[in-house]
Amino acid sequence: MKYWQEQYETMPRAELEKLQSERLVAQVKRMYEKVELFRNRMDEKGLKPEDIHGIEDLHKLPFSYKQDLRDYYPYGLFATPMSEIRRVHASSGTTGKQIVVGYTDNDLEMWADCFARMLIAVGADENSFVHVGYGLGLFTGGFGAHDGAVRIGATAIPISAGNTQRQIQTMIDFGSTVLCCTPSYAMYLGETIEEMGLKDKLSLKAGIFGAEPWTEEMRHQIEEKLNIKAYDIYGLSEIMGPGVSYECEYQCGMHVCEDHFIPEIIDPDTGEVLPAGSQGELVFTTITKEGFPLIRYRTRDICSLNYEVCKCGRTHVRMNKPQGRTDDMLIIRGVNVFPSQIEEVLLKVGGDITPNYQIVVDRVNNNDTFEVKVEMSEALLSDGVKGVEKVEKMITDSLRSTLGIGPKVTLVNPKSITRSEGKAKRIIDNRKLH
Ligand code: DLL
Repeated sequence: MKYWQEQYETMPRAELEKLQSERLVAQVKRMYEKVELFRNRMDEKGLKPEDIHGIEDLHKLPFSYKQDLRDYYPYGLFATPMSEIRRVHASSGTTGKQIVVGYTDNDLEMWADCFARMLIAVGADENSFVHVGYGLGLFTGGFGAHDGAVRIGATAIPISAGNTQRQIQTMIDFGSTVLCCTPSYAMYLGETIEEMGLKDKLSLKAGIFGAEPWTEEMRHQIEEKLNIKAYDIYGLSEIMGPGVSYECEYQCGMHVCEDHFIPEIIDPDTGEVLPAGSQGELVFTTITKEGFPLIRYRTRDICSLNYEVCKCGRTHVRMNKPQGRTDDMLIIRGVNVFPSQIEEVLLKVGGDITPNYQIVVDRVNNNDTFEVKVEMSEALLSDGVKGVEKVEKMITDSLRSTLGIGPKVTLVNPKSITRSEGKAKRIIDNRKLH
């Protein structure tokens, strides 16, 4: 078993909690002095930094929200002078104004270490060639992967996202062994490589995919298309970027770097902390970040935490794959629908369709309409109308039994749904426009 920072990754729980407590107390004290919004929220609750003695008091602290980052745009929540901020990143999300986050030298070091933990966990080392296919720019994905690769002494290939033909040529010529990009882009690369008949020219061994929800079915398809083992990585700009949590070789949840980030699961409606193992909204507190620390940040991601020690020896809690975001959940005719449930059904159907789909929701005469467009395979297209109708009906029935409501399923021509080089846009909800 290899670790990047074994002393932290396998720290016994009691010791880890002691470390978290010390770091939390110091962070609260510092933020109370430096961040006006946090000080005001503490004062409103009648709380002083001295009231926080350790992680047992975490639940007393006020929450923070994405809206705070918008209200204090661009630098109003930073806890150090700008002269100590070495880099900024930004995220625009799917809606709304972009948010900005900042990192000191120490923050960047810590981030590189967190990504390095993941690279070592997937078997990378100084002989690896890390193909950085996440966007290099204001998005955190590219730089996070790049700095992690440099940290372990691997050769980084900072190609960024897009230009698929060139990606593939580079992957082959430069001998990329670890591919980092979004799962939807990995799928697209896999499709293209299959079509070009280049699969056996690749040196890839592992893929590190994240930035959007993806299912186990998608994992199997990517693994098959690229002949690799595919790993999940989670993160968000507000907390750091990629590497907040990562899968180890056992792939049963993502280990949260708990020496830096404390996770909680809360009921999104009441804000109450839920018992271990419950599903709810994930909340993070950063206990070592200097430039842009956050206390009890509401991620909107829905998942659960597993505190059992993993077979890999890491003691850090595992979060399961986020099922979706509270703000991505569709309510269609009163029923809660997560895009990931639809993806799971579609990918199980296999051969007759491709994994490219789009969910279109609208409102006509006060009734929700719900359509799922899926690309059919070339083979099904040549089968003719009868075959297509049969597959449409079969998918409609499976979706109805999984979701409790039946969408209109339309099989569309191969390659007619736009491919994404970053996060896929799966949902078109026209109801918001009315
Ligand atoms: O997506 C950071 C990242 C880059 C993570 C590369 C992993 C790899 P944001 O653009 O701020 O940051 O988006 C964060 O993306 O709150 C989740 O909803 C979603 N997300 C990220 N990773 C995963 C994952 C980056 N592995 C938001 N599974 C988060 C499901 C994910 N959702």
